[in-house]
Amino acid sequence: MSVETPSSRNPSAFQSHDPRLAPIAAKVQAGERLDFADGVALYGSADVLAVGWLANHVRERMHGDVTYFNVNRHINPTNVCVAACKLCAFGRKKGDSAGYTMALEEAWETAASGYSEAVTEFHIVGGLHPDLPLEYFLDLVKGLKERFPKVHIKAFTMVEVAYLARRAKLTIEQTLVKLRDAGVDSMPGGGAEIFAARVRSIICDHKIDGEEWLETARLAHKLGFKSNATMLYGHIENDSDRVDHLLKLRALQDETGGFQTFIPLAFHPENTALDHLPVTTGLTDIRQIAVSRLLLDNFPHIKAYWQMMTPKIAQIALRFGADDLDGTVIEEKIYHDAGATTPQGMTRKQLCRLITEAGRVPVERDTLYRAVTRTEESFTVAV
Ligand code: V47
Repeated sequence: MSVETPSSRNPSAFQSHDPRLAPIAAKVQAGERLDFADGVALYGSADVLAVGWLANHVRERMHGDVTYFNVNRHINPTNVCVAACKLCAFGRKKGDSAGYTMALEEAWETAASGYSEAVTEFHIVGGLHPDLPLEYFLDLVKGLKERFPKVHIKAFTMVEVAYLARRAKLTIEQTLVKLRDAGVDSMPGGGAEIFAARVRSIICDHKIDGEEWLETARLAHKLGFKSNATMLYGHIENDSDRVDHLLKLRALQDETGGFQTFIPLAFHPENTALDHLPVTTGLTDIRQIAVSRLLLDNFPHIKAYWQMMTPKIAQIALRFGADDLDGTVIEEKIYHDAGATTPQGMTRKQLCRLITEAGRVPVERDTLYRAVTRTEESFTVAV
């Protein structure tokens, strides 16, 4: 079902009671790039519906009604982590009774469970384990490729890559080449958090800094990897920090073109060292999607990650700038350890219902946004 929304398709129909939005709307409608001050104004505007209207206008200009989802499975091989980030409820110190590390066989079995929906992507992220060598991760990926040759492996954040390189005493490039040779196809967007040093030093002191994250992404893109990018919001950052983060990503994208999708991640405080902070509201989440779509004019896709936003808010986000919901996921640990109450996974049917009822057209994609055609337990990808 496709619902025509004439007001959103007609750029001249823009209206707002916030005079600061008028020049921004003119730029958006002319396809001109927004600047730092525009970003701050979009975050500060009380007229969230007008901000959303503009983002929806851009989203429909780029994708029409098409809304992407994929059939994926998350695998978190270990939660043991040398970092002790205040933002995180997932990581455990070595020796902690709640720590776990999957033996390779166990990781491969985890990959196979839930495979009945013919998964097209394994999404693999985990802790910075002090003892697991690079070879463990290379063998993990090789074993997955042997067992599931058609499945795309999106694995290891820039933070994990930088840590593995340091431990293996290799350069980032050498490490990336080894990961690529083992079978890593692309990289997820995590670990970016927020680049502003003042905030980053408080919420994730032990991670690589913003410049190193960007440099690792730059090197990955130069080697031909596609990757995503995230931003963690709703903690102690301010609007300028958010704009700064988005514009740094936009600048790198101008240079490399390697980013596919931007995923804003709302901070979940439960069980973290920042559990005194409130959870984000629906309006903050929706606005974040909209501002991301408007500032990241060179990012093809904006993802409303339903696991993090809840299916209900993610569905609304499809009319505020998002064109992707992510996937079936099957088993999620990072947000659920931090208090998320969303389901662990969704079926294709459930995702399609969310999309269709938002008046959009669901398109199952693979990780590289090629349409997937299915027959029962197998799939083919349009090339
Ligand atoms: O880097 C950790 C975030 C990220 C919390 O690329 C938290 O397609 C909220 O990157 N509250 C990992 N967020 C997940 C991730 C991701 C997820 C979905 C899709 C993709 C993709 C990437 O999760 C971490 C961090 O930013 N995170 N703890 C928390 N308490």
